[in-house]
Amino acid sequence: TGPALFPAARGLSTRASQVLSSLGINHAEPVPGVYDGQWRGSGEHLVSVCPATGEELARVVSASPEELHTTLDKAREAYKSFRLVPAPRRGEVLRQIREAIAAKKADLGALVSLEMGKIRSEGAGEVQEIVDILDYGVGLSRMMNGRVVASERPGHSILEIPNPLGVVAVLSAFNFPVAVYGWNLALSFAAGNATIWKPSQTTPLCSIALTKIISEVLERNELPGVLAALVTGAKDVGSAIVESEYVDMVSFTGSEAVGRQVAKTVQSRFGKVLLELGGNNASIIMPDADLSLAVPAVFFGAVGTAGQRCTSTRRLYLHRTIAPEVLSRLETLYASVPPKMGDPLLENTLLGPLHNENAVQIYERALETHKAQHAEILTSSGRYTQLAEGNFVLPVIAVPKHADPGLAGSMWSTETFAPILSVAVFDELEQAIEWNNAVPQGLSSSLWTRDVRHIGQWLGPAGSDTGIVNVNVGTSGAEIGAAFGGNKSTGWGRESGGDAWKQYVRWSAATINFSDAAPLAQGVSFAP
Ligand code: UN1
Repeated sequence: TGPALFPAARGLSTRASQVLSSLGINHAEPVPGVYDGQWRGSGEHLVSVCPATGEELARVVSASPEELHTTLDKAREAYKSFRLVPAPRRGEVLRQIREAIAAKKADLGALVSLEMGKIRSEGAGEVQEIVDILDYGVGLSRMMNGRVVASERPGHSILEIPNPLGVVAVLSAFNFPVAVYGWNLALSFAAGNATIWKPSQTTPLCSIALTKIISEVLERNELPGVLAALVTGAKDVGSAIVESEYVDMVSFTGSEAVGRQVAKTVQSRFGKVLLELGGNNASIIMPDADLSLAVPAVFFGAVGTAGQRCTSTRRLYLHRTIAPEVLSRLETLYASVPPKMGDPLLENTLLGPLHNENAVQIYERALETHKAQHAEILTSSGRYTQLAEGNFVLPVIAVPKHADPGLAGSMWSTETFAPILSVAVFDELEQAIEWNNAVPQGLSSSLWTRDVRHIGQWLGPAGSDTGIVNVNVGTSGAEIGAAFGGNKSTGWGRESGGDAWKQYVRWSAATINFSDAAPLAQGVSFAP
């Protein structure tokens, strides 16, 4: 075992203490984890643990079944008045929320690092992402346009009107404990809904800190706090939300296995569901690519966030002519990582820990399978024992024996939420596109080339089948402006920008007769 990250720390380190108190969280006592206009909590205790040090950051008292029920009741009631508030006024409140969050960017970003484990710059980047989507929500509040459709009948008009939907529940994952809620809240709030958040049970403090900031703005504007409600909890709280008839739409981010259950349950009660499930994203590098751009992008995509983004690069397809060069450059970059592993809050750290022990086991099992299937491992691998505490693992490049993702039992087709990059060599772009599309997931993909014909092929009907299809940009790190989401087993959901907002409203198609006659459509006559 090596040196502890914080050798002198007993109890909570001073730094963690400062971050928590600057965000109004008193970690000395169990922290209420339910907000429905008031802070409460009498359910099970959740323990928030820092993945880098193993220190307990705080205990959170989650929602009891009664508290969840009351919150849902109140949300329904609050929605009934909130839906009458004009959208631009709702946007003005979003603007204030945006300002309040931006003012706390440094502390919130540090809390993301402390509780999730991503490095400082990425923690701050995640807070920037919620600021960006709130900006977007402000603009959207004046642009949620319906349309006027030409009617075939004289003196008639057809309108398509977006109306508020009701109660939207957001079930989010540990890896983006702030931004993904932001994507949903900004659109849902602009659309006139009440939003209930059930965050990952391992990142409750991020959700509490954020909800505190938002609730102060709501209270200042004399709006019910329950419009941005929080119910922390374990699986049972999530299930109760998913089953509740009070919830009009469930936006779920997480595993395919849980997503399948969520989808079935919500659909069986005819609710709306928005899914953001697994990603198994590939980068393809062509011979004419600018390697000085492609290689660092693959490095960030595969190693950044310790491979714990849905959009992380997990597969790399290299054209035969440049494969040795790319691999040698990547190996050099990977070899530079270990000295820069450690405390996510230090300025020079490149790689933080995996989120928890479970994630380490997933990493280790994937490595074992790779080895059992005779993959060549090009880098050091395994748990990083130089750091005694925390869940640190070495980032890995593996070259599986077989390149075809369609093979049964192949490591290519599963999403491993860890920094393991699998590599294969191809001769023709068609082959690489086929491999890109041969996995069950369909979130993100990226092609590196300067040839406009390759780009046309990649973006067209016979190109990549993922929701995010990049060119000379890595698989991860999307901006908020376009719709974010994936196809196939990723669940077909779209969040954030683009037309994603259209899911957070109920559409009314209204035919209006301004004339003195009442003709039927399609020329039907029904004269008595
Ligand atoms: C996720 O991994 O769940 O595109 C979200 C990205 C980020 C969002 C990732 N903007 O990598």
